[in-house]
Amino acid sequence: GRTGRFAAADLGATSGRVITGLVGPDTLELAEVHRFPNVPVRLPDGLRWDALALFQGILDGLRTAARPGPVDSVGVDSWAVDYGLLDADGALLGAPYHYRDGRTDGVAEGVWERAGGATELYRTTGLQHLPFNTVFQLASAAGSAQLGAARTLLLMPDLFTHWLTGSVGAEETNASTTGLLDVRTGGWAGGLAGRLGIARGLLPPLRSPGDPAGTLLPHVAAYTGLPEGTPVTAVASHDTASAVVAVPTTEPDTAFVSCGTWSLAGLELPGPVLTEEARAANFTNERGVDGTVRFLRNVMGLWLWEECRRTWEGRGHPVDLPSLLERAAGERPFASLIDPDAPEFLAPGDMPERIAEFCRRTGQPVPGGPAAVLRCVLESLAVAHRRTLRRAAALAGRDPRRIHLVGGGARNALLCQWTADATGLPVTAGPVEATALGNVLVQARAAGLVGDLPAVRRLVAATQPLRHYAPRGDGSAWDRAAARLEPSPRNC
Ligand code: LRH
Repeated sequence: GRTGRFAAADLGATSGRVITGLVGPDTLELAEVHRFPNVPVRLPDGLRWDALALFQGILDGLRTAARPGPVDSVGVDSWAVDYGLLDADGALLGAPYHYRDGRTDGVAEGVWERAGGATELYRTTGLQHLPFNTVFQLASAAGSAQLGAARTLLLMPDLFTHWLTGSVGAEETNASTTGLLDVRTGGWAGGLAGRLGIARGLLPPLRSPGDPAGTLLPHVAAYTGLPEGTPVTAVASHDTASAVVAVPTTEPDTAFVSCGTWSLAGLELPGPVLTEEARAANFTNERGVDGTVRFLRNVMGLWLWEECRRTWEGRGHPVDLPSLLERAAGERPFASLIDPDAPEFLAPGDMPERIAEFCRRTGQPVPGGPAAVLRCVLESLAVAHRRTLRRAAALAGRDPRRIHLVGGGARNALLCQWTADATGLPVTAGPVEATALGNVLVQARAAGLVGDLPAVRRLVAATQPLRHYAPRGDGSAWDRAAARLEPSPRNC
């Protein structure tokens, strides 16, 4: 069988990487060729992404990828919702905002009013309410000179694809996180955009995962050493959608947790669930590949821990995760639990103090030291995984018998084991690199090297290291823990 080599640019909230993937009938091998930091910058008017530094990181990564030889194609994925705006000349209008910037505070009400209510908005888009959905970011910019001058909105992966190729498009898995895509037709919700005063021309033509997205511009080819004419392929450019492609499920009704900065917990379904119950529980229907729906909820994930670590390290206290994990395993069980969905955890800042404040407010002991904080965060995430997955199953009328935990969190044995214990379901952990694998596999499929989604997942299951965690105990301790956390009606 034929083998292909593909380059995936995968941008996360704290770093970006270029990874190459070798794909053949029985082969799926990744190599990380370049990693670069993603450091948001606070300007007087808000928190921004350094889009130019990220693009330079992609270029340098592609240059390293080109050393052993050409690649069959390139694909870009990143976090959702954020975008750059281009003016009539195609120039970027300012650095893109970070979704954790506070400028969208309080804008939702106005959008709901113009859209005919939150229920109507959900019926149209099927999207969970997160204060930073693109639609709310645009509403917060209404009347600004920048938005007035904007002619094209490009989501982050589409922006980088544009800079690589000159082509303009909106990849649909990521477009489904904007709050402007019609969940039933899969097209832009033109009527809704109109009611919100969003110029129709701002939203580019849609592309599906696997569609061609142009070829490298001559100066990009020259810099990277990749041949002119190297194709760029639209992948499932929403990182979570790419991660779900690489969930090595072989059974129907599997639940997943894509666990990194966020824990995206839910089910893959053949169609959306648009009931009032699903809306009230704030579940989302985001697009996957091949017409699938990612029915899930955002759980504030390892961000809680990453932000603690950033706070401590900023004060000159280095954090050694492996030794803290060992100590966390020995801390007192269920000493303090937080609700990861509490809105005060969303913005960057002094996370240890916010966790302490949550514990004081709820009459629990304040975790004393990093190992206790880590235990608190991981147990709280396991409880949140349990309540979110059980809710997803009930809302969708499914009965999952297994959980696939993919992404960086799959490295965390405590989190995997506690998720199994809390849910009473076996957890298959891995692949850690689900997003990069999904990116590469969609390119390989477009090149005709792998078959349909089940075949893609069989290849992942056959080639990637996975760990299995059986649930321990009768779950009663977790029942009591879960009862201590009031179910929050909506995230953030
Ligand atoms: C995860 C993710 C998630 C979105 C958030 C903005 O990286 O893409 O699916 O909700 O970032």
